[in-house]
Amino acid sequence: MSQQSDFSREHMLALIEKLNDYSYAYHVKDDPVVPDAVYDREYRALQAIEAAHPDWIEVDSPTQRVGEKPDNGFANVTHTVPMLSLDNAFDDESLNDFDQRIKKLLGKEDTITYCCEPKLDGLAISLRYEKGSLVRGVTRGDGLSGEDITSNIKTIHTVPMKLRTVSPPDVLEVRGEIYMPKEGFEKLNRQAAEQGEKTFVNPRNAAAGSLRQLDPKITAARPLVMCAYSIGYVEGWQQPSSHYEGLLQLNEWGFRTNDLMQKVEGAEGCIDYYEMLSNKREALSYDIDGIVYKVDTIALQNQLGFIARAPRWAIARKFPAQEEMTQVLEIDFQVGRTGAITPVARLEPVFVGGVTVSNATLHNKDEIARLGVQVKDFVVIRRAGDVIPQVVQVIKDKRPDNATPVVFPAVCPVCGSDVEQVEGEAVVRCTGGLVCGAQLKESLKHFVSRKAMDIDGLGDKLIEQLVDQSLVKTPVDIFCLSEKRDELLAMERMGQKSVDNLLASIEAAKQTQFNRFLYALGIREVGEATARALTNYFKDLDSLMAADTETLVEVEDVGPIVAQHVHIFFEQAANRATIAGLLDAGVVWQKQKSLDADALPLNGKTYVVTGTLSQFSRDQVKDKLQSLGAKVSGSVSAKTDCLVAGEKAGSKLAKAQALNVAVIDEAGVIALFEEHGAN
Ligand code: D41
Repeated sequence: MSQQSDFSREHMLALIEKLNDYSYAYHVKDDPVVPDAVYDREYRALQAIEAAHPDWIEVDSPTQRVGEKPDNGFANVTHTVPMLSLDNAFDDESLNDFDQRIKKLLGKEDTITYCCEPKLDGLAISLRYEKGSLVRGVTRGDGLSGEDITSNIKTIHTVPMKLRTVSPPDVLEVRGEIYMPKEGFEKLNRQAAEQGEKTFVNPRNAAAGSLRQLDPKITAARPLVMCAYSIGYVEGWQQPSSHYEGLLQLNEWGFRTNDLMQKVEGAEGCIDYYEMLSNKREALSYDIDGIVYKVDTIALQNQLGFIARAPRWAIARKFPAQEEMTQVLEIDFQVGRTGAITPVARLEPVFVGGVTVSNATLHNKDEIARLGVQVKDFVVIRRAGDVIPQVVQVIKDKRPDNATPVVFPAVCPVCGSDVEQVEGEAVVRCTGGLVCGAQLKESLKHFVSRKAMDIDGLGDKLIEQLVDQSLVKTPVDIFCLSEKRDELLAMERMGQKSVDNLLASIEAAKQTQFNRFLYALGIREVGEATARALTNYFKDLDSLMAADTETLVEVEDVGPIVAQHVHIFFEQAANRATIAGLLDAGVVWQKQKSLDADALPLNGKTYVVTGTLSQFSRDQVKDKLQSLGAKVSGSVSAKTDCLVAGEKAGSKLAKAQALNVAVIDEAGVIALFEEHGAN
C-alpha cells in the first residue's frame, strides 16, 4: 500500500505518544503545554489514520478510552490483596493516642515521620497493570472483592492506559480515589436540571452514579478524576522504602497524586497539617472529608501490620460533617426586592459545617417539587463553608404521619397583593411593587448598599424601622430625612451623633456615579456589570431612559430579556417619578469622560485578574478595568487578551502561559491605569 510519510504507522505511534504527553501535562500535572485547539487537531489527525487503518489501533491510543458496553454487566473480582479500611480520629487527642500507640508497638522513642494526604471524598478503586498496560479496574466493594468497571475506568483521563516508563513492573496494583471536582459537579447538575433530569445530591454521589453506568459513553461525559494514594501490590520491582517516594514514582509513571500531600514529623506535625488544610478546605476545587495520616516508612508499616481490616499504621482524621439530618418544623414565605416569593424551611436547629443552622432556603416552587419536601419531613441539610445552608434531600422513609404538603400562598403574605407566575419561570412574585412593605425594605437595602449609593450608617434594622414607621416610602424619602431629625432621634439606638453621621453620609452619597445610580435602581437582571455596560454605552440618563429594546440589545451582554426589563422599568410612571425625585433632591454624577463606548481604551478586550495584589483588591482592579471598557472574566481561555497576575497566581497563570496569553503584574496594571487616567 502506498503511504504518505505522515500517514505511516511510525507517524501514528509518534502522534499517540505526543497526545498522551499533552494529556499527562494537562490532566496529571495541571500544566497544559498546548492550547486545547492543538490537542483537538492532532487528535482528529490520529482518528483519520485509525479510520484508514483499523488494524493499527493501539490499546493506549487516546481514541480507545471510550469502548462498548460490557456484555454481562460488571463481573465480581477478588482483590489480589484486600483493600483495607481506615480507622477514624475525630480530635487532636485521638491523633496523639495514635502516635503514642505506634511508638509503643515499635518500641521506639524516635519521632515518627508521617505522610499526610487530603482524604478525597470519592470512591476507592484498584487498578491492575501488567507489563505496564492497564488490564483491570475494580471498585473497592467490601474490601475483599469488588466490581470490574474497567470499561468505565478507561474513560478517565487521569488513569494512564500505559505506564510512562520503558521498564514497568511485571504487575502493579495502584489504589486511589475517583472523585468529581466541584466545578464539574455543578455543571453536570445544571445541565441535568435544565433537561428536567434528576440532579445529584453531592459530588461523591455523582461520582458513584457515573461509575455505575453500564454505558461507558455516559461515564466518559462525566468529569471524573482519579488520584493515586497507595501501591497495593507489585511484582518485579523494588518499591521505594518510603510511602511518599512511592507516590512520587506513581506520579512519574502517569498517575495524578495529590499536590497537597506532605511529610511531617510526629503528632505535632500532623496537627499543624490539620490546621493548614482546614483553612484551605473550602477553596479546594474538590471535596475532602478529612486527612489520612500514614507512617511513611514502609518497613515500619510492615512491622505494624493490621488488625481486622484496618492498617495499624494509618488513621483518618475527619473534618466536621457538612451534611446533617434534621426536621422541617415549618415553611415560611419571604418576599424579596423584586417581589419573588421564596419559601424558607424553619428547621429544628442542627450543628452542621461548624455552625448551628435553623433556616434553609427552598428557593422556589420547582425546588419544593424536585425535593418532594413536606412540612415535618426529615431532611439532609448541607452547609459547606460560607455557602448558605441547602436542603439537599428528603428522607422519605422517615416521613411522619402529621407531614403536610407545602401550600404556596395565593396572595402576597406581606401586603396581600395578587401573586403571579410568569410562564416558564419558577418564581412566584408579589405584584404589589413598592406598595409591598417587604419589597420596599429590600429595595431600599439594595439602594443604599456599598456598590450602589453607598450610604454608610443606614443598616438593615434602621431601614426596617423607617419603613414600619412610614418615614420612608420611596428611595427619595431617604434624601429628605434631614427634615425628620426629631423622628430619627426617637428611634432605637439613635443618638445626636449617629443622626448627624447618618445625615452627613446621606448628603455625601448624593455625589455618585452614573453606573452606581443605575445599579441602585434595582432593575431586574441589571447587576453591577450590566449597569456599567449600559452607562458606558449611553451618553446620559435621558438617552438611556428613552432607548427602545432594539437599541438596548446593542449593548454588550444585554440580551432581549434584560432589554425588556430595562425598557419596562423606565416606562413606569412611578419609576420615572422616583428618578425625577432623586435628581430634584440633589443626586448628581459627573458626566463620563468618554461618551462613546467604542472609544474606551480597553473596549473589546477581555481581562482576567488573579492572585494577591498589594495596592488594590481584585474587585477594585476589576472595576477600573471595566471603567476603561474591558470585559473581566473569571477564567483564562484562548479568548483572554491579558491576565493580571498578583502574588501566588497559581493555575490561571500557568494556563495563560501555556496559551501564550499576555501577562502583566501589579506594576503593569498600575502603569496601564495611569496611561488611561483611571486612578
Ligand atoms: O483520599 C482518600 N480517600 C484516601 C483513602 C487516601 N488518601 N489514602 C487512603 N489510604 C488507605 C490505606 C492506608 C489503607 C492505603 C485511603 C484509603 N486507604 C481508603 N479509602 C477507602 C477505604 C480506605
